[in-house]
Amino acid sequence: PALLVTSSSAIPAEEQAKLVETSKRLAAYQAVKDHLLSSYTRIGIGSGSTVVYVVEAIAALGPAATADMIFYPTGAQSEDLIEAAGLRLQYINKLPAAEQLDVAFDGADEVDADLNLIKGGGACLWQEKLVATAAKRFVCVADFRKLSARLGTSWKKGIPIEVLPMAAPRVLAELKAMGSHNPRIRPGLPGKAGAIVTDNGMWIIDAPFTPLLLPRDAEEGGIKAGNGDNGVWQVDALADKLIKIPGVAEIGLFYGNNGLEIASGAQKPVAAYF
Ligand code: ABF
Repeated sequence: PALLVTSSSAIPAEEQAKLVETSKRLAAYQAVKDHLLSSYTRIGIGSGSTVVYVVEAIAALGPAATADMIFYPTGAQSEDLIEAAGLRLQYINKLPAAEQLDVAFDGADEVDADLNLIKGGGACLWQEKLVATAAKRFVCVADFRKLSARLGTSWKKGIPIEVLPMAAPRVLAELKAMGSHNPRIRPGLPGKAGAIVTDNGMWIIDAPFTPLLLPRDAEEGGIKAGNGDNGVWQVDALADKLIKIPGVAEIGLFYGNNGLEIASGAQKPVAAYF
């Protein structure tokens, strides 16, 4: 089997860190080159450290190129990024409901071969999904470490799930019943007691599952349908079950080639750059 080498003790750690940053920057500049058309006027900007290079690449186009563009953030960090780059900022609730963003760029914690994503390591997943599903095209930008054959192999912290605090105990019990290994409420930032509180006043539960099967795996090699038997799930079956648990506001699983699920049911191409 192909071996995805994402780190090697043979190379000093600080040199590996430079490789990762270069990988992020290369991916970001290529993604902007390929997917930010000069005719676009509405662009979603995600969260995290990789999307910093996306904004850098956009700003590098110069003020004339971005004069007619409005940028929609996915949280406080994203908002600061847009403003610091001198780009025009607007909030997704101001986008007329009948309209869509031309494109949205965002990072991910892990990406599988079908471009399904785990997102939410930065606790901004709700607004990230709101912006992503408001876009005609969602472009994921991530460094080489994020690509996995199965979600859950490199990102071991679990699927981030945004929950109503009052529902947390029952959501934890349901996740355990579904086969999650030691789901837990994400603690606050260092020095802060209690659970982390998201921009939407919710908590985050991180729920590890056995590395998730691609939707098409069920037909290959006789693997069971991945509907939770012995805790083994396909990505889409798990997403459909998680979102229905009472008290769950949003989940950090984004569909890839299945297209992002939106009210209109439109399939949305997802491109990923590593
Ligand atoms: C956001 O930023 C989150 O969905 C994801 O957890 C995180 C990725 O951060 P980085 O690009 O720094 O790895 O996209």
